[in-house]
Amino acid sequence: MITGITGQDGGYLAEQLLAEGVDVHGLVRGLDDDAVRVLQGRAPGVVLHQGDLGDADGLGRLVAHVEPDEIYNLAGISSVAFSWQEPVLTARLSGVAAAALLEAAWKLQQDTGRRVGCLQASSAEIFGQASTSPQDELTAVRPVTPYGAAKAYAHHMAGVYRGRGLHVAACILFNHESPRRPLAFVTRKITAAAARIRADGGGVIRLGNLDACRDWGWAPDYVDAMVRAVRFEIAGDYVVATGETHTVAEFAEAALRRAGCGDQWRDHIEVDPEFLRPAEAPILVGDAGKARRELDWEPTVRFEGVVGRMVDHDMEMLARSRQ
Ligand code: GDR
Repeated sequence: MITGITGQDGGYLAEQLLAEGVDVHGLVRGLDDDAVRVLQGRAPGVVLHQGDLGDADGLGRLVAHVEPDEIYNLAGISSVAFSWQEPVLTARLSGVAAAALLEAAWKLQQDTGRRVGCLQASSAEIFGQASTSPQDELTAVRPVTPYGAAKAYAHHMAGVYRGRGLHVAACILFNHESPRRPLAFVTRKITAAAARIRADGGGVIRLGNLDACRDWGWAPDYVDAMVRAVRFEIAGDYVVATGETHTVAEFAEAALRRAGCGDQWRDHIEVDPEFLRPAEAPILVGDAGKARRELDWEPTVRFEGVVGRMVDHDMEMLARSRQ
């Protein structure tokens, strides 16, 4: 059972599990939705259930009805920028809903006597102003954003239920991208704009903080880490990251160069205060040594590959749409 199944990671996860022959159930807000139709095209065979993440009793009834062997909690507000506009909603959907799901999983395990494996999609944002780099599973949890604080609560609850005997793995996911990333995130915003600039022969990308350092990986790799973590004999926390960090400006440079802008890439970037945030982590970079050792996990695509795949996809998509 996957919550957040219509998101970037949910779709890749559903596809991976279906390919293994697993029955996949997903929670969606409504069935009459474009994201649902896209998912059903990519992952035919998923069984969808309509429900509200904010309804703890409803979540409990759904888990009892589906009786999943594995629960992946990927749902919630995923945009850190948006969490500043809706801090309470973020707390409810990215924080409290995780507790409701863990409680439901624990009850199911009690009632059936079967192990219910859980995966909490934790986030590097829980580290906020990290005192050390790279960050690992022992780095202090010190969020600086509403999103990070909500995810920190959910992360702690994963530990609480692990202590209670539930098999809860938490993957502390650093930024992970793909051509399926919505435009609200900086990578896709940049790659889609780079494709347009190339096609139109000009234009600018208006961005916020160009100096923030992020550890950008390839989303399908991170989904694979989640499956490995939930199935590993011991439930634990795992940093999932590439170990390489780059500034937002470096991402923009790589994308614009890939699109063919050469040394003129700087002319296509402008700073717009509209996209600055009240506070944020200055540098995130993860040490995934534990995942490598225990889960035999390795990122297969690194920075240049992520940028290249996204830009190439966006240039092809734009060319097709203009044919
Ligand atoms: P992030 O992703 O907040 O790290 O959260 P995002 O792509 O939104 O921002 C990355 C960095 O880019 C800077 N930035 C901008 N960001 C956006 N969205 N738009 C801009 O115009 C812009 N200009 C600069 C941001 O300030 C930030 O430093 C992602 C999400 O996937 C979370 O769900 C996940 O938990 C974390 O990564 C790890």
